[in-house]
Amino acid sequence: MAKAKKKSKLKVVKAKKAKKPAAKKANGLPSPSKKKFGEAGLALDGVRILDFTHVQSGPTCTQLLAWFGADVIKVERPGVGDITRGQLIDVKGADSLYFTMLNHNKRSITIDSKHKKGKEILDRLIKECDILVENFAPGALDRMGLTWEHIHKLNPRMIVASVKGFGPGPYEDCKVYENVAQCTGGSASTTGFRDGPPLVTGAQIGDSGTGLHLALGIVTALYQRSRTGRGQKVLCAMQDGVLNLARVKLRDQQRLKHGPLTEFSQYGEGVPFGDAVPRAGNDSGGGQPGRILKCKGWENDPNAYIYFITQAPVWEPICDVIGEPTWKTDPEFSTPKARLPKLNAIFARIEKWTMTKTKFEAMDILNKYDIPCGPILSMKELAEDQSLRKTGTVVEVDHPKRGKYLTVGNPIKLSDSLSKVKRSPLLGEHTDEILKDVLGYSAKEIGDIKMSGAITAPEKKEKAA
Ligand code: CAO
Repeated sequence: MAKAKKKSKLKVVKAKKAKKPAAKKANGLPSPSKKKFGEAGLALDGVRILDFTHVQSGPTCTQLLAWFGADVIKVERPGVGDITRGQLIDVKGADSLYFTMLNHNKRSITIDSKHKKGKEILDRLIKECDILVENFAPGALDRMGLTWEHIHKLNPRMIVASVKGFGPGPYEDCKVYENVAQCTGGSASTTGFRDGPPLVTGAQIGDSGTGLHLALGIVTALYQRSRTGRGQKVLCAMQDGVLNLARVKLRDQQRLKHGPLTEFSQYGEGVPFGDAVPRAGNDSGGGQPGRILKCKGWENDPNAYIYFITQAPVWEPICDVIGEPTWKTDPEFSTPKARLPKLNAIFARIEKWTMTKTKFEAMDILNKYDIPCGPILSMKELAEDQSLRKTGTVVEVDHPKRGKYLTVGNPIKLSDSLSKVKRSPLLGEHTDEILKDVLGYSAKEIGDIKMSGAITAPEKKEKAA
């Protein structure tokens, strides 16, 4: 009996020993790199992207993927390029900041996608790339002949990622820009003040927000491809992206059925709620009431304000800081529930205090007590912020035609894939290089392609010929 017990124990030990390394091997992972973090290449090294994006939503996505190491080949129309190259021009003869700030770390090739030879080049590129990203108007890619069926047949591993204004439904054929998406995705109807019109936000949640969503869809599809071996379609509709970012408002829409939204100022003001979520001004959208309050100098500085949150756990220090210590125990103020109908009066009192401090002085004082708050920072202040420069969130880039300019670097920091921001490409800057190195065309063939007009602007065809 004792012997048998010993035997089974041995068996268990053996099984345990054998299982661990086997499970690791099953994941197909190599052994952990011995290189220092940040020296083992970039996360998306070896991934090649055929980038058919333009304006903002698509370029945001491919710029992120380029920062993570993908080789992004931006296809542009000969002589014209991405329309933003020439929009909101500040330096004559140079690509606009609109373009440069959305197209870092990419290569540019000009191809007329409707030209016979251009189509042939694109087909070869499809075979050499892992991902095609586009944000043309609905149907435009198909009209170029680049249908999913065509692409999938040429390269079954290719992931085809698209931004469109709307998903399938009554508006699927519509063209969409940023503010249209903000309006149709529920952001505008819930932004602004109750007595004013709907407002669009400064943050580009329709374009850049959807580009971010698309980037996640792409890397997820890449991960799945490593198991299935095949590509798939990835679609992000701007309306869906905005609604996803405005999901707390859909939450509130459903709460309305059960009574007024007590954290909204209008509750305390006795203004009845309608049947849709109203605009809430600067009221906090979460469970902790907050407001934008004036600070010292507000009369002359449009950004001398601070966002102040009356977080319940720090209510007592708030009372001490603003000079209302009796509010700590007064049942009219001591509980979050009791405070909700009086938010206007409470914030008016807090503002009396914030107006005696600059936004930075207030921030310093409040932070000592862990009171959540944030100064309203202007773009000038952000551009000059040295800590953002240090982290690479704000970067100075040199450009051959426009000189030095500031941009927002990669906001997503990976400890083993360190992004370096490289200037955006000039129109067609890498055409020859891509034809030769990626597609293997000979010098003679490249000369013939130039003569064909497939990669040259119409007015330059004669010269090239
Ligand atoms: N060679 C030849 N033709 C090219 C080309 C190339 N390299 N690149 C683009 N084109 C053509 C397209 O094929 C299309 O031609 P057809 O209409 O004849 O098929 C034409 O250029 C215009 O493309 P488009 O319709 O996408 O561009 P637009 O300026 O008219 O519309 C936009 C712009 C943004 C409204 C539209 O692309 C769109 O709705 N995109 C989806 C949503 C989106 O991403 N919006 C965000 C934009 S950022 O605010």
